Amino acid sequence: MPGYKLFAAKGGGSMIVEAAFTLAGVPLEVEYLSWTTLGLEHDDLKVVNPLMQVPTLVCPDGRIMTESAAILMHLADLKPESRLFPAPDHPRRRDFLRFLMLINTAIYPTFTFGDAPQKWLKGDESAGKVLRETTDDHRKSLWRYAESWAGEPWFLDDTFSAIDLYLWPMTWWRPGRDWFRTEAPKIHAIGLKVEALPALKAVKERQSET
Ligand SMILES: N[C@@H](CCC(=O)N[C@@H](CS)C(=O)NCC(=O)O)C(=O)O
Repeated sequence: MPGYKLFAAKGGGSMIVEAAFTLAGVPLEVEYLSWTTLGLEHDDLKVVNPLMQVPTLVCPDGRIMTESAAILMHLADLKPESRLFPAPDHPRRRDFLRFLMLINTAIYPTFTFGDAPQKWLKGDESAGKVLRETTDDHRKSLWRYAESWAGEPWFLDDTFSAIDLYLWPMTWWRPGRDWFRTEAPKIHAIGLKVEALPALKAVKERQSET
């Protein structure tokens, strides 16, 4: 009986899905692709996800899911007891919904456009440099805004949620941990706390295996 299979890349957003499946106790086969051209353009991935992005999840019925937040919603449906989403009557449920969306629809795309600016600007290198800078700056403003809504010890105060999982890899990405430490210290602390969860030790170790 086939299970779930994830196309992933080490250190990428696929870590969020790996972590969520682990915490929910749902078995997951992971295939890591490299970040080079022939990595995310690998035929196996191209066939199932023409967007050529990770995470890409192949479900037991053979159907595909992309979009990390949608995958987490599916997992929350499958395993409500995993508590990745706060209960509907949780006092910070609305903040959870807002920031899950903000991270996915505003912050994540700054990487889509800023990571490979030449793709969007037809190779114009100087415009590409500007796009990289402006998307990096915009991301900093968005993180400062998120910081102003962040709780302690988790984003939703005492309630651990899927948002905390996003903060683990995302605090490693630009502008990086040193920036978060001084400019968004609550988010930085959450990233470190998730990284130190004993239940996620294997996920963490897999990201640095060669
Ligand atoms: N909306 C997607 C974004 C996924 C995404 O941008 N993944 C990055 C890796 S962290 C990627 O595959 N980038 C390559 C590309 O966009 O070409 C999600 O939430 O899953």
